[in-house]
Amino acid sequence: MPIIILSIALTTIILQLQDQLNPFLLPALSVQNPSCVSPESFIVTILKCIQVYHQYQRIASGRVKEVLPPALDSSSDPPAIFDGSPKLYISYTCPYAQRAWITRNYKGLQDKIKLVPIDLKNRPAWYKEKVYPANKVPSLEHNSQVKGESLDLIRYIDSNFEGPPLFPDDPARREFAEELLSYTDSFYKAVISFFKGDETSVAGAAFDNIETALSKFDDGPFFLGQFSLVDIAYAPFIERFQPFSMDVKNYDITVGRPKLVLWIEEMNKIEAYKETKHDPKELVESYKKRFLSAL
Ligand SMILES: N[C@@H](CCC(=O)N[C@@H](CS)C(=O)NCC(=O)O)C(=O)O
Repeated sequence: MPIIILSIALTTIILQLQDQLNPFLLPALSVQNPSCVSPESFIVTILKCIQVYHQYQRIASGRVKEVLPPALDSSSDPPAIFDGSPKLYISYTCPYAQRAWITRNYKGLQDKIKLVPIDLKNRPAWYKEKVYPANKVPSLEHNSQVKGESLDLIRYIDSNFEGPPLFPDDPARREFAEELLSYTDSFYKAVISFFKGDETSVAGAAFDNIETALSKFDDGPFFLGQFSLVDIAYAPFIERFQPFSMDVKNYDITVGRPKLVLWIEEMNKIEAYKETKHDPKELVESYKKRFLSAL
């Protein structure tokens, strides 16, 4: 009896999705009329069809959008730590973690490196005790070791996993990449000091440096021409700085900076980055709490 009900329910769904499913349904059933088959084999066949359809979708769209797991908090059990499967511990709101997350996505490692999001406000004790004593995100569990520090991690993921390379071979570009990666901290400090009340000129000079850097290689809109770890290092911060500057400081970071405008536009076309982006309103609110209350 339940099998018949299930069969009717599935038939209804199938009829509604008929147009999309027909190319898969009919050959798989090998009959023109689904009512000729037994309910059991009908269900098995339908499930097979749905699976085939999903595979088709996966191929057609490059990859089905990843379903993000919920963040683990103090009441959550740990994942299977050191079970041999690489894990990237992140927080969905942390820009440093976002760097490692974008790198993992861009290299197509969604099935190789499992995301383990942590609720930083209500952190599980096992994270510090068993995973990463520094108790920060991001961290990466790989080959029975846990590594941290976002700029080190993005290089590590790039060098130790498959996928498109994100660091150039060309010596001039490598040297410039090193320079820009070292500049991330000073850039951050200059902009944050402006948010905390310093002159606009401090941040203005920092954004001018970004504009100049984006002008160095003209074979693409990114820092090194082509997309690289340098773009990944800056993107999570510019994603936060732009709406906060606009909303709270009434300062548009893109005015008079056409390279930066183009860079933001091109970054927003990269799926690996888009999947990690946060609602700008929430980012502004969280920055308001951090920087305006400190005044
Ligand atoms: N330098 C570190 C900074 C990481 C960091 O500060 N992460 C923050 C979240 S955005 C964190 O885990 N904070 C927790 C804490 O400091 O206790 C990196 O680049 O990975």
